[in-house]
Amino acid sequence: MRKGFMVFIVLLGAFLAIGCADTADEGEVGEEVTPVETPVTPVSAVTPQPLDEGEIVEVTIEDSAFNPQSVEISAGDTVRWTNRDSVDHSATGPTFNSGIIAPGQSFEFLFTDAGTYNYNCSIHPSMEGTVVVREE
Ligand SMILES: [Cu+2]
Repeated sequence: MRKGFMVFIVLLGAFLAIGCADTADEGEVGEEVTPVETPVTPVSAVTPQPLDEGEIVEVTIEDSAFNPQSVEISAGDTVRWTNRDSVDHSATGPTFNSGIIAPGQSFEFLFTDAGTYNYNCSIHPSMEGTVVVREE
């Protein structure tokens, strides 16, 4: 009877020791789970979208003049020239050339680089305009 009780105590002690050992193992497993936070990084790879947010800035050609004569935009914006005159015009600059813009027609150009772009009409060189592109 007494000997059986001692065996019980020993077994109980062994059981508790195993229990503690299991707890320690769970702790280690928990540490292994932490690196799962890293897969968050691929989400930031969706960033290259700013070009879609560019605005379209209107320039009207009328009475043989660009109106407004000077526009200030951000890199990634588009300028759209629309000819409201009854004669052909163009918007010809250092990095863009509309060719002939017939009456009622328009021409668009997307400016990606900051800088000051002076342009004129290739048919009427005295018609001058400026596009100032700021860094985005
Ligand atoms: Cu012109």
